[in-house]
Amino acid sequence: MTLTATPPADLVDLSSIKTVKQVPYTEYFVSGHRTCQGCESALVMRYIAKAAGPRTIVMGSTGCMYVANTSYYTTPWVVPWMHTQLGSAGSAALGAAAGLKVLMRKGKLADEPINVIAFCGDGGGADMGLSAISAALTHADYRFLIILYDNESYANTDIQVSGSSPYGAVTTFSPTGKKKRLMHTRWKKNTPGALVAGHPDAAYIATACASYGVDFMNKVRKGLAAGGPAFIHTLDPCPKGWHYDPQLSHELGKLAVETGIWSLWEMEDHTVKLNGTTKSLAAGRAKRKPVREYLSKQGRFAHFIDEDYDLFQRRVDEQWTDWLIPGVVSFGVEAGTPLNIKTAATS
Ligand SMILES: Cc1ncc(C[n+]2csc(CCOP(=O)(O)OP(=O)(O)O)c2C)c(N)n1
Ligand code: SF4
Ligand SMILES: [Mg+2]
Repeated sequence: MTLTATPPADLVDLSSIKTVKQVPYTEYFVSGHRTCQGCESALVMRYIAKAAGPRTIVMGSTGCMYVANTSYYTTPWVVPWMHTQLGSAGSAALGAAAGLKVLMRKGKLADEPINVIAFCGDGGGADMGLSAISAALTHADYRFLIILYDNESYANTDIQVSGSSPYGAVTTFSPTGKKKRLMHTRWKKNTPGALVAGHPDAAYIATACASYGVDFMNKVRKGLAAGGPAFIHTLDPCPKGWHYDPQLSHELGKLAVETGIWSLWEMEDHTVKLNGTTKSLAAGRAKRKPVREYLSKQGRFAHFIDEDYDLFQRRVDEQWTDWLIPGVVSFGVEAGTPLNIKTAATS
């Protein structure tokens, strides 16, 4: 028997949200979780669910957003949710999308749009599961969205350093001490830049931050509507791991962008665009704030002295002066190299 169903249009609405007033009222990630007060990753989950709506399957890899969200016998997820192993968000997204496609082709499931979303943390996505995400983004014929929520540590297991932890940050694996002030001296991995540069068949790749909620929800919708593999990387202030008063979460997310440490951009139709504040900074319409304004509000940088702030500032400046696309692609090009730049008139 072939099943058919036409879900009401508002259940699969992936249209652009123009203003806060147009944000859907209904929640699909509700109370019943035990994340820390001020946890921006929990807000990321709420925005994902709100933007995607009820015809959605969510899979999440091990980490705070699995453990704190789904303690025994409780769940904040209104939509179907499944835990997947740490490091396997890419495989889960691709497998679920492929499974749905086959079931629909065989007539065992009504042929209707179902959003497939898999999320992972920075440990599970930028480190351990990077290969699975990379593989998934080469499968142009499947529609799914992978969201990497980046709280810049392996937070759930008590804040261990990850490839996404910022230079100099104190974590349980990189404490500060009298003999060695800075234990973690590697620069943060540019995961979204690596993915956008290396996956020509990806339908949509973007960065976001929950402090810019409408921008983020629209990116979730664009990723789901793009018709192929999509990926979004969010930067999520984490009061416990970053050591700050939870009421500062929103402000820190904004400061990350305003200082140029985190950039907002998206790749759609095989073209990268800078968004919002990042675009204004790159065009010179706004001035980048000093990184000290962001770093000094967090206990994980409390051991910083002037030379540490200076180095951090210099490295961030380089992201704006030396990178091919400010804050996006972590290399420059030799002068005279022809670049295929699309202008508004030709794109
Ligand atoms: C294969 C495997 N190795 C280690 C663990 C232990 N573990 C569970 S959650 C976690 C931290 C994951 O960090 P991240 O992906 O950044 O998510 P967060 O906890 O920060 O939300 C670790 C190491 C595990 N569950 N599975
Ligand atoms: S440790 Fe950080 S990411 Fe984990 S629940 Fe607390 S605030 Fe959220
Ligand atoms: Mg993490």
